[in-house]
Amino acid sequence: MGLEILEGKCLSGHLERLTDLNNEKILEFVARYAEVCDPDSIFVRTDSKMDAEYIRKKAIESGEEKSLKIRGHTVHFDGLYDQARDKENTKFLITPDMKLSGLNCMDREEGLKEMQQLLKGIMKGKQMLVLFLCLGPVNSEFSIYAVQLTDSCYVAHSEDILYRPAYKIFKENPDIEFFKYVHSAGQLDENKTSKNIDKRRVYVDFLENTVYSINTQYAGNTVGLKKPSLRLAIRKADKEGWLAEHMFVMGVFGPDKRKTYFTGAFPSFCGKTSTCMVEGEAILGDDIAYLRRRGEKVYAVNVERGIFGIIKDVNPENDPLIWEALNKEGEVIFTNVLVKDGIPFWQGGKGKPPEEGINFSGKWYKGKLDAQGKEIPFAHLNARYTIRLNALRNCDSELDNPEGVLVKGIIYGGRDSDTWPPVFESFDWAHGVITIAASLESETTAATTGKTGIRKFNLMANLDFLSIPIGKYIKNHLDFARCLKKPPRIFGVNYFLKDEGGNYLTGMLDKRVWLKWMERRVHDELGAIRTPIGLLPQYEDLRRLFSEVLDKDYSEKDYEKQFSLRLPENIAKVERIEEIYRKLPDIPPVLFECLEAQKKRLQRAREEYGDYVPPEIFRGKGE
Ligand code: SPV
Ligand code: MN
Repeated sequence: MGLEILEGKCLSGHLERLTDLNNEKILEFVARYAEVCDPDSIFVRTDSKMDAEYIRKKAIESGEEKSLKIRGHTVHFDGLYDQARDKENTKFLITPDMKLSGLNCMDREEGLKEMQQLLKGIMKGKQMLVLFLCLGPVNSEFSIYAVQLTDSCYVAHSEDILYRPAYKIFKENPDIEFFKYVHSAGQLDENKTSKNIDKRRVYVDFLENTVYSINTQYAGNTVGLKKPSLRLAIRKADKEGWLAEHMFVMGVFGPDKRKTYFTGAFPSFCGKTSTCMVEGEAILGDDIAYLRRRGEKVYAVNVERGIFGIIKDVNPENDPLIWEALNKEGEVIFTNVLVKDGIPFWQGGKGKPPEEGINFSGKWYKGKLDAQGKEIPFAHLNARYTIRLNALRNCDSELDNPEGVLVKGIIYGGRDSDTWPPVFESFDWAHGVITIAASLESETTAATTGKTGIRKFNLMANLDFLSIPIGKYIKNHLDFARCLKKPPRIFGVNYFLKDEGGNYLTGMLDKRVWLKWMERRVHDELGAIRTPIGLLPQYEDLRRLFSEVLDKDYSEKDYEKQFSLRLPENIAKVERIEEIYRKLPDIPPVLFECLEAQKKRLQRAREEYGDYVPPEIFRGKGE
């Protein structure tokens, strides 16, 4: 079917690349969108280096990327108004029998119809690239295969950096199942950025495991294997009994080079990448992880092999390892930075930025205003870099292990000025899932919304990507490790705690100590203080760790300020979270029981000890 269309459009020899796969579904899929989108030509990528090189070169020839001074480095710009995920126009296409209350949905028929109309002829004058890729390491029980169609060499180039190639696997498995993505940047303006932003759409069709993304270039919308795939994977995981999470994966070293793996979920701009990237530990992934149970244990893989990271504040002091990777030869795509004489500049980088150059608004000069009269910053706050993990000195050796890594702890962190202590552990799995993971909130920063300090509920930091009902998602988490003898431990962290004067109470590097504390806890090597919200570190343990890790004298005064339990704030938090869940359907009753019990513990403590209670008070008290 559709072979004539493919014959007419495929580059010489590239139709054979498709027919060699012996897979009708792939032929149909490619032919269908070749017909609808009407590209001038079709390039089918195999796993060869030559094909990767073709895409890299073409990204430059087409003007989507420009070479920078350091070899292998390029810059790409997304348009002035295409700088983030478009939540409003990202929709799930649902049939009348599907229930997804609270999520952004539209009627499937209607959505597909609109999409087919918008896609009509959208690739005219361009080349369609057909990519075969894998989510997770190849040939593993975690692997999900994917076919991406795109007319953007930048998107294809990013996917080459971020995901494992899988043409060979498709060839070996004609019955392979796969996710599908159709992307078009749409018409481009003189800066090669998407012109028809008003028609920007990201539509997720579960029934066909397909995501459509059009009139946008920003990777969070367009790179099918990133956030579009997470939405599809959450549904697949729900059916199959595993978890698809917005999590990093890292190895933390304990005594005698012991390496213990943790995963961690943080909303954007809360320190997720800087946690898994800390010096002295090993990074396996920074954004999306799949978790599966095998026997009595939990294993995780990184869905990706690269990082699409926030570049703001990357400098030699904060992030020496990323800084190093961004300043040596090798493949790096910078996005939405300012470029002058082939050198990229970003917010919070090193040195003073120039007063003019090229940025995401085209030719930029200091004081340039946008259509609303707002000053355009030299680099966007969400400017990013795309690199392979193996470009980092601290890349973990198990990145491509098809077995995954054994997960001993799961960390949740938000931006919280006044409630959670810097680090603590839940009493058990269910308590952690409910009072830490499903109670995660984060305060907005100027970088995310323009307004600061508004608390946003974001369970498991995965709310933006949830594609199943929230109640079911929580139930899946509860069930995932409930029957394990030793489930992974659940921890909460907070790098943003402040004192009454608004000063941060912890230092940038302190997270290195919290990680070591968690590592020792997981191996039952340190005690803890039982408090109403969970288990808190003991002063003497932190003192020793501060001295070992940071060579710092950690005072009892600092400990008390950081770890005193703020009872009114913690009670208010429980009430806020209860309120949110009361409005949602089908929440497991255990969630309310557990929150209620937590509130009672907090209230009892408040009656007994007052509002702000140093951890020492709880010592030996059982709670
Ligand atoms: C995030 O915002 O969580 C990201 C970047 O990882 S994006 O690709 O936009 O989702
Ligand atoms: Mn993310």
